[in-house]
Amino acid sequence: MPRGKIQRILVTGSSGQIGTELVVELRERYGSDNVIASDLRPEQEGNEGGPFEQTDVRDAERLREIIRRHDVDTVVHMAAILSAKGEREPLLAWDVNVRGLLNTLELARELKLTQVLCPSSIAVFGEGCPTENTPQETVLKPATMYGVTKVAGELLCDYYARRFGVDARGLRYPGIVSSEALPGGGTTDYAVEIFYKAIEDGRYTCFLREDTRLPMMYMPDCIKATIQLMEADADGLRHHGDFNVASMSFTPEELANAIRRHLPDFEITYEPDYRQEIAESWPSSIDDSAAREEWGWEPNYDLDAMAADMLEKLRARHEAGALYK
Ligand code: NAD
Ligand code: AKB
Repeated sequence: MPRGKIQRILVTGSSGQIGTELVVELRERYGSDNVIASDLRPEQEGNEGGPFEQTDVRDAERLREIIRRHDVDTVVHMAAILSAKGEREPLLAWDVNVRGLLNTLELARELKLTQVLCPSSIAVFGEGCPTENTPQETVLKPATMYGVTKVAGELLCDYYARRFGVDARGLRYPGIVSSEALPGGGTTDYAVEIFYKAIEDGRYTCFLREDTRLPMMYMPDCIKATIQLMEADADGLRHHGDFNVASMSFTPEELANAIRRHLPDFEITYEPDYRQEIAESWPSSIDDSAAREEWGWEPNYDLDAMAADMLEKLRARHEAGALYK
């Protein structure tokens, strides 16, 4: 059993791209009844394998009530508004991302929770930082409201750790590619959509330019990194809410070529929109040596392994008439 002091976990934003798969894996490891899923959206079909609470993370009273009633000791805080949606609704992004995390950290302090894990993002980077192999410690001047909220989130995690001894942890995920739940309003979403369209139509119109290189990660590695950091010995951690994690970087053209190795007739065209500017403010690759040194991070998937697995899974669903779940 991998558990240490973690016994009962609340996952906020559990119906999202990452939460959907994380809840399944956490229930495997910790037991179905010990992982409470929660989201603003009502419970989704297929996610009924354990307790679910519909809630808004901006509502601290409701969060307190859920944490107490379920005897939760650890919160994995996935509820957020991502970059593209956040540029359309910046005040909503600030409110959900910062107030939601602050509520969670305050409850962790008040109720003496074991741990809070809140993901950060490569969106914390912006003007003035090196764009290749971006270091762990560098200038953080994001160009988006989403990035501003993620920098604030990292600082809040560090503050609650230093000031109140809350065990607050987080990783700067790159763009996540996955086969189970669709992404929810980010700039890296193209790297998921492209696979669905390749299977469905044999062609895709990409909203980023062909040479836009971004750091990316396949969902099995994202889940592995998240759980590895949750379960890492606190004594070995010098960082808290801001670990760079990397596995691969690619451009839309390189991703299209990886898909063509399986579907030679696949066609891609480019119509960059407002998300191009967001992507251009982010690094093309990041240095994750702190995560490797402090908690043994190592990814399993590269571009070709990810493309093969995505296409196999989506093709099987398409043939069964259930590409979109
Ligand atoms: P997502 O958009 O797919 O899911 C977020 C979930 O939060 C949604 O189900 C949504 O309904 C829920 N939510 C929104 N507002 C809420 C509120 N007020 N109260 C409760 N729930 C609310 O996002 P995701 O991709 O699963 O991301 C999870 C975390 O990982 C976020 O913190 C995100 O910033 C971070 N992250 C994701 C990626 C990625 O590529 N997916 C990359 C970097 C960081
Ligand atoms: C987004 O594109 O907003 C996310 C992220 C990199 O944080 N996928």
